[in-house]
Amino acid sequence: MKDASPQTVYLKDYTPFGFTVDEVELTFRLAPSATRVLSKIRFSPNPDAPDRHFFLHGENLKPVSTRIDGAEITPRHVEGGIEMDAPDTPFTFEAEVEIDPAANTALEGLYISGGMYCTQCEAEGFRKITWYPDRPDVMAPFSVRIEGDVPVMLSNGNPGASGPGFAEWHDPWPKPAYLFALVAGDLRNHPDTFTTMSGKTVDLNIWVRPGDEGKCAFGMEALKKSMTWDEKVYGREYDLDLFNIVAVDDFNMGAMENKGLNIFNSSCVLASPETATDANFERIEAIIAHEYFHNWTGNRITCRDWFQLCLKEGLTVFRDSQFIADMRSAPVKRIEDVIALRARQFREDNGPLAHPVRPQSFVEINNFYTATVYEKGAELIGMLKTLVGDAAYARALDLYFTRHDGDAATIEDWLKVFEDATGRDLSQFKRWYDDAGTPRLSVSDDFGDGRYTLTFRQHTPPTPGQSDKAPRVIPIAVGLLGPNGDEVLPTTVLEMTEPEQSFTFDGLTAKPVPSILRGFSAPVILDHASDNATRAFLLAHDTDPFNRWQAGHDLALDCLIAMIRDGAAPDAGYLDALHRLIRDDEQDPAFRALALGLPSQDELAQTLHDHGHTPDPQAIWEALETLKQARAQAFHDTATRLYAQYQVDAPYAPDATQSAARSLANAAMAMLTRLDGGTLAQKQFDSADNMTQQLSALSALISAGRGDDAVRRFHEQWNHDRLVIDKWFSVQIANAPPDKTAETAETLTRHPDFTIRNPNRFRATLGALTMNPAGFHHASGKGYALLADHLIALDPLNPQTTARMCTAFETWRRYDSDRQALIEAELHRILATPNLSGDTTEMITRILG
Ligand code: 0A1
Ligand code: ZN
Repeated sequence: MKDASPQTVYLKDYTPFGFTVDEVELTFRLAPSATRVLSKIRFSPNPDAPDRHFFLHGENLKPVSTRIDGAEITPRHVEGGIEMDAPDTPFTFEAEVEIDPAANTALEGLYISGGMYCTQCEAEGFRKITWYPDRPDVMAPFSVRIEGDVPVMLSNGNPGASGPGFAEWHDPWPKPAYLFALVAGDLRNHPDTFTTMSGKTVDLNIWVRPGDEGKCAFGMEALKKSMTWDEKVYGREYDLDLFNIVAVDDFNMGAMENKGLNIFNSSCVLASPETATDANFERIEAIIAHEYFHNWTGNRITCRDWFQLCLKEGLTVFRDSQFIADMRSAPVKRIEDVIALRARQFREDNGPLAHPVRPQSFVEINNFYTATVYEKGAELIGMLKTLVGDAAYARALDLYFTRHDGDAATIEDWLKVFEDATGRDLSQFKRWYDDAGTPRLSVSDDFGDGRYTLTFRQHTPPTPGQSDKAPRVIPIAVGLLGPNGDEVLPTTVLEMTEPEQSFTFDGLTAKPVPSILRGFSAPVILDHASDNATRAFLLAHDTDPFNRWQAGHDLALDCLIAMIRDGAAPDAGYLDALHRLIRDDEQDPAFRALALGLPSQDELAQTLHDHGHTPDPQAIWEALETLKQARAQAFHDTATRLYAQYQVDAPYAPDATQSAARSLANAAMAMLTRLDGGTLAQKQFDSADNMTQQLSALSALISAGRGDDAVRRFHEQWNHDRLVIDKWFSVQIANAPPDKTAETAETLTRHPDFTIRNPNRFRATLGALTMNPAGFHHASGKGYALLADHLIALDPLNPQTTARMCTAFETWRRYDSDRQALIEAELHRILATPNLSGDTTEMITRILG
């Protein structure tokens, strides 16, 4: 039985398990509705544990038999598993259970996706496969035998014997159960090999459903590049004879780093130029790298308990960002990462779901795979690297890998290697792991007698359960520019440790213009009163690409806030500065495309809220429309030229250079569509030979209200391709006007291709609704009701995806009382649903506060 009333688990209550596992042998007799799992597990008493309580997790298991040292026993069935008396010498536990993969719609444990058996065991899915101490600090080598009438049967590690109807696998590396995986089905592979730095040959495969073989080449190249990069940059070599990746269509998350057998949501690995956009290709490259990098940061060194999740996730996200920065453009990657961090993590950190990077307690661990653990976790690694320097970072990582290889480690272990490698005291830095909330950093300055002083104040607002926050150590990278635009102080890292702190710079001939928080050196909200002229100056002259982009972003933000709040017209200074930048062909096209981006509706809502105003989603949308129209008019000639100039003639390649050209040309096309009613976009749609061009034209046409024909043709062209049809769903909802968004989404939920059983399709539809803020928050409340209806329908099938999507409501207290009342009613309606899952109950309860 699953827990009737899920309990809160506390970090402070951690104790080691009473037994170690020396060896695990599993046999699977596959059958869709009645798979038999036979386990044989060697346990020994754990001398480091305080007691010998022999409890094994288990959920939804039909017991067949249980034995200790060959003798049949009857375990006591308790909440969440079984317990029994165990010998105080080494013993063998054997069990046989029956499970029902065909009925497993939650996609945790062993389930069936498109006729293929597959597993998802992180975080606590293994307990749905058999009785086991399903906790990350219990590590063991696994041997697996799979029996079934299935062409391909895979598990972790290296292959053993196989023949008609069976396959054996052995994974020599001790691992926790969450890294176990099994896949079986009619699969085709895209094979390759890789020679490691010590000369070992590793077989590589990407396994897909028949028909998808043509979409594997890019993922395979990304894998080989990741393997090379991890050897070069971190000295990490792969450690098995085989590395398998499998694409599955039904998957709750992006992908999973199971040892030697990574399982991917097909949307995160399959790509061809015709079916995937430039953004899809970049994401796939990052996720392949992420899962591969987990082999060392996650698998060889794992987490002692789930509170330490950021130990593997923060570090691995940091590593995949470094990889993409090296493969593509470092400044572009940094800007993209910060946009995503602010959109997802700042939003989380400033609402009812705020939690520390390392939480102190949780109810359902699945609810903590968050932007805070992942993306803020990665920012903490970046700050550490900035504080100690590149050479010391490399020393600390070497020490981490040698000292903790084979361990289930903690954040204390992680910080200790930095302390030991550098001699620094990191106790203040540790607050970043323990305290939730985004620090506000305000700045004032002073100049006299050649001396320039910057004074910073830091303050972190209260978050749920944490009212007072002590000051943190904040690395603030600054540079100073002279009045003529020359840099008079190159990037220097100031280390702020006090609530208020001043830093002085001598020997200046004139008051400089500061460039503060270069490269976004800390995840804080910088409050720096500045004028448009200074921002335009930084946009033109700053040597730090991130802060140049930030200056343009701040100009746009101020302009939009004035339009929304005061009914101001679009600011001429902003339009001028942006125009100067985009028509300058000396400037990197990728940077110009990024500079043409605008603050999101959500960022505008949060900014208004932070300044004491109640955001009106409709007014925000209208201001953005007005500004986009004004830009289109002001930049018409430039947009026409850029569109022509940045067409790519070479054969399609999803590389940084081509994708930058396409994104600039497509930004120009979006502007021109506002003036020509869609003629150019229609032409592009008709002639597109890749998905980036086709989808951007389709979005532009839908936004212009001219998309009906293209929408119909797109569906006809792609109805055989599940991943492209996901795009077809979301593009219509994302580009619908606010008063039509809920209606569009609702109509699509009645389309024969819609299903709530596939998480990708659910996200493409209901997720797209929540990501169109003016539509979702339309005063009618229809968006809220539609989402709530579908969350209620999905919860009994798939609690994990339901709970994640509840975050759409996390910003509800920002809005006016009518909208708050509408949302609150929907939250209570969801909460009142009989048998609501623990996952969703926890999320709704926290959101209600
Ligand atoms: N560890 C994976 C993410 C992941 C987490 C949970 C899952 O199911 C509950 C699935 C995947 C990663 O970081 O890529
Ligand atoms: Zn990860």
